Amino acid sequence: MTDIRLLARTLDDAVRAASAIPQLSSSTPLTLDEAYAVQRAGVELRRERSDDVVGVKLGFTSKAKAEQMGVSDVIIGYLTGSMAVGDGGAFNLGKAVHPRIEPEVAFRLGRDIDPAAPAADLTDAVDGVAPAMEIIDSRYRDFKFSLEDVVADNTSACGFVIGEWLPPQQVRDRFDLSAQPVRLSVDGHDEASGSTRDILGDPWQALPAVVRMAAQYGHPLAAGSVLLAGAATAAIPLRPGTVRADVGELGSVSVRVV
Ligand code: OOG
Repeated sequence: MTDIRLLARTLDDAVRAASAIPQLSSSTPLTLDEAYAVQRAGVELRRERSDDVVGVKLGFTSKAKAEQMGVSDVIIGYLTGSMAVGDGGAFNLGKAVHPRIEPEVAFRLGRDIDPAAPAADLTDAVDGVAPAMEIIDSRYRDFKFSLEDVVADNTSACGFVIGEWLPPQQVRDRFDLSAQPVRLSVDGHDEASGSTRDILGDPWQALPAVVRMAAQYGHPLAAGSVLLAGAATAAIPLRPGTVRADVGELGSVSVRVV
């Protein structure tokens, strides 16, 4: 029988040592359900050291990302408190194996969503929309994995930075969230560009996607949670400097990589 907790421990040790491990799939074939069970067991290990869940993230919502990683399904993972970096704050490269960064859109829930019985209008549950960046860091060698590997590895979640929250009504009144240009730059040099349209055609589509995945795999969607909608461009390797994401009229967010 697959020892879910042992696999979770192996991945958790790799996170804490910031050192790469072989892909789990090279020795232990996992089903997708087992991979999500490993992810859950991993988040339990984090909770045991008071690193609590603060939200969820989607992965592979953009075609560029899915193509970059050779994977085709949307995936969901947990965000925990220790992953948060303040806007303009510092991220230490020593904390990660081979981190990459990608520009995103974040939503904040103003009330709980029951994934099993969601309200028809999910946008009602959102009380903030913000530009964001996600730092991803595969714990696997060469940043290579199968779908099951990356799910077990909490979808490569490592860090996230959120810019200023705007009220959703203000966003809706002022501009089209699905048509904002997205730029990722390092020390003022453009590194990647795209559009918010690259996130599932419209970042608001992340809400039903999150609810569907959360209902299937048991992720809680509590008031105050952050939802990262997924990358708008391919990810770029993180190196020292100031990384900034500009998400059109939604605003910008930055992190100092040291
Ligand atoms: C998996 C995480 C991908 C996204 O936004 O597509 C992701 C990875 O590429 O390591 O977070």
